[in-house]
Amino acid sequence: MKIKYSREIKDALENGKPVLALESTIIAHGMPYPENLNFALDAEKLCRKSEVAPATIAIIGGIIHVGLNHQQLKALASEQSIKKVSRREIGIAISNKWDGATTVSSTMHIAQKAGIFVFSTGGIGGVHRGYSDAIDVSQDIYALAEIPLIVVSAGAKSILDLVKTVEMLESFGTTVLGYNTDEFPAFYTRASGISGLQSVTKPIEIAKIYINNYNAGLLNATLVANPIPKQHEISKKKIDSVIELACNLAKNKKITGKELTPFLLKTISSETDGESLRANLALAFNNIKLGIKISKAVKGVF
Ligand code: PSU
Ligand code: MN
Repeated sequence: MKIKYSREIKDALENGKPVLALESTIIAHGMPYPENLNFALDAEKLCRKSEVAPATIAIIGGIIHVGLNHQQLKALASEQSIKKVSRREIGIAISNKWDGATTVSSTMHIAQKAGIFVFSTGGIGGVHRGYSDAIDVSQDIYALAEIPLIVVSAGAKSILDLVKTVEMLESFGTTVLGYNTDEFPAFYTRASGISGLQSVTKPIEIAKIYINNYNAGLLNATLVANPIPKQHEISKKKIDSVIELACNLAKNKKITGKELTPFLLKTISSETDGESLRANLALAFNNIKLGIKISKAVKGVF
């Protein structure tokens, strides 16, 4: 697989320094401009301050890039033509020389090929509501079953059916760890009512479980569920009604397939006057902070 590495990432990988993978769909299709650009730049700054190399992943002109410069981040954040590229579209994106943002599933695939072990995102995709009428399960679920990477997320949004999402993670054999919790977090809120996760309290524990899985010949991901910090939570009642509205709007407008998640994210953000965006930013930074610690811990136990 041909990958263009930035000098910073190439140097870090060659010298065994910690690297943290970051996705680009959250930038291109998950947040509005210019907040998305500021987020991408601040996320990278946060990593560098802790001596971890930030590997933001995207496809530019059909070439897979690991590590982006300022101009490339700006284009991802601001240009309308950026495609959303999941794992099944990597070959199409390369053939057609697309400029594309990578989702959790494609970012995982590329990160693993690049020799990166840890990836921080916001929320994962999963089983959409109304599964019994129309099957919509994110490729993220399958990637988490098949790609050995540590993925840090704040759970998943209740634009999804969280009970079914958690069940499917179990069926496919993804290791799920709760960071200081035994409850699967619901992105904007810490609680979801779905408990029973293995709780961990230290990054080193996560690194060891991941490596023990790997040494046991298991190729599934280790998904770390990291709840949003308390002070940034949105009240469940408020967010539930906005999510309900967004899901109904999508249904009425017949929005399906890969357009659905970006549509729901945009509607929720505009309906909450940016409150959901602030929560999204807070939890994404929180996941990057934990990802930084885990990427250092992994280096220590290898
Ligand atoms: N959930 C979020 N924010 C996001 C996404 C999901 O709360 O930005 C993005 C991620 O890139 C994820 C993708 O991999 O949406 C899932 O899309 P789909 O539901 O079409 O599989
Ligand atoms: Mn889908």
